[in-house]
Amino acid sequence: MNYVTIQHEDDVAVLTIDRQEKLNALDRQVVEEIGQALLELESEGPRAIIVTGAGERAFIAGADIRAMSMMEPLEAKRFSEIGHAAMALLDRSPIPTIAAVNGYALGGGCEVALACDIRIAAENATFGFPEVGLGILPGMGGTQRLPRLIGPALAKELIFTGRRISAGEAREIGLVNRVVGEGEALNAARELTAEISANGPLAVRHSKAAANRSLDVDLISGLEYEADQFALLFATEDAREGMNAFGEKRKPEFEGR
Ligand code: CO8
Repeated sequence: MNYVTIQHEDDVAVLTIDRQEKLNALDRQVVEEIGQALLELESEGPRAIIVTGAGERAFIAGADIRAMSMMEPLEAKRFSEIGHAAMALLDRSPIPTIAAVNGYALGGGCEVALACDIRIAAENATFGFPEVGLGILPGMGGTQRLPRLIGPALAKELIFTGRRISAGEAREIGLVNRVVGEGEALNAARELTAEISANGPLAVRHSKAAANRSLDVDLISGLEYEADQFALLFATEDAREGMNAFGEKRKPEFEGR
């Protein structure tokens, strides 16, 4: 892979998009490499995945505009679909995913962050959907995930205006979970993954699946799914260990079984 690196830090993987001379802009190769890296990580099974951009200027400054300017409609559709498939590997991955946003997160960059479970932004991060200003639209899940996350009215305002917003504003509208100092997003994400990793890995995975289900189905069906996932965990050694450790007043040691 030329533009994506994976660094393993204990049981956490850091996926870095590294095309700094173009502010980490996404052309087809970069998107395919993200997908390939996520597929590899899914089989390796780290406890969490952090997604970030190389350098301090940009998380990802969007899809590569020059490459898109030469696309015919069918190529554009394929590009969008490849993007959707890569984002589904983040969104639907059983592993928790955290975006450490360290600069511009525009268009497709914002869409990568949206496909993660949790977003942490450095105070110099800038968010926005400039697509309509280019005569196109957010085609990597933005029109679908943004309204689900921040509600349709604010999502439409951001998409229709293309206005850029600061990390602080993004926090206010629930686009990011928290804002940290410049240069601190990756460390803050690491701290969060340490908190997550202390818990039962199967419990975290099934919680993610259940929370994701809430976005797709009605409440009754979602609750049925939750009850099934709850029951499934009672067949694991981790659940025995977690509940026994409470009784024995000690820290649990989870094996992910
Ligand atoms: N595409 C291609 N090249 C880019 C992009 C981009 N999105 N962003 C930056 N670059 C390049 C610049 O062209 C420049 O290259 P060069 O030195 O060869 O001219 C280099 O990166 C550095 O950028 P700037 O000189 O422009 O840096 P500035 O600090 O002056 O400006 C900005 C930074 C504000 C981020 C500016 O670069 C900018 O506005 N970039 C474009 C942002 C944008 O509009 N993003 C949305 C793109 S559309 C999109 O994302 C659609 C997604 C849906 C489809 C996805 C399907 C998979």
